[in-house]
Amino acid sequence: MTGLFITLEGPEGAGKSTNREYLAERLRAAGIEVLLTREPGGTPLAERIREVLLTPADEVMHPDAELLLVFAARAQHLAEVIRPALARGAVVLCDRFTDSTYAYQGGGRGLSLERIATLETFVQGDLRPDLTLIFDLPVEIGLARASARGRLDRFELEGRAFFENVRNAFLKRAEADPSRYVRIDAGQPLAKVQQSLDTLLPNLLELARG
Ligand code: T5A
Repeated sequence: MTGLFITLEGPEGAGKSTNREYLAERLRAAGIEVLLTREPGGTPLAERIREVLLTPADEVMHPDAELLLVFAARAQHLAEVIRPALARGAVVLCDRFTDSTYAYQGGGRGLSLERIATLETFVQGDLRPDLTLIFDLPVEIGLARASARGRLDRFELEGRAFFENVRNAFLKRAEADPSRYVRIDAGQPLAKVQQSLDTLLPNLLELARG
């Protein structure tokens, strides 16, 4: 039995965590096993790598070190959590995955997309999400939401140009493969965003039931 792998992507403060919970509740109410997880993180070791990635520090992290840490956390997460859940037929709802690597390390840091693709295949084999929801919103709205929560993490300290590049990278990926990506207008009030998710639900349930 093979489950369904759904990823939620988008820039800071787009509402991925909030709506991940909302979608999980809807799917569970329909009797579907849902595993909620996130990247970087999702296992004790991967959460320790997350701490390293997100905590501001005096020593500047080299972009290649950042890229390798992201994939190291992903390798652990896939082996310990994602692959076993998919093997037992669960729906995996993952807050960020490799599209974030293309957007932040590729779009934001300017690292080679070919190098990211090589690591993607090395770590994931042929596993790719079945569906990716891109929560898209203007950079200033997302950053305002993120900063309203208090202390900023190492990525959130980046400048506006970095986040414009991140947003554009997500949109470019979504445009290139409309069969896998759905763009959600996340700049709307939450009730409207959740109405958009409700319209996707019948299709998700059908996919989840195979
Ligand atoms: N990263 C990650 C990489 O660089 N490479 C990678 O490969 C991966 C996997 C992870 C960081 O790591 C980087 C990217 C990230 O910078 P994170 O905390 O997981 O960090 O990600 P963030 O995007 O920083 O998480 P946020 O919590 O900021 O964003 P969310 O989850 O999109 O937003 P959420 O749901 O927490 O909402 C933020 C606030 O907005 C409100 C919520 O109530 C909350 O207060 N909100 C709304 N308000 C008004 N209207 C709406 N529609 C709203 N939706 C949510």
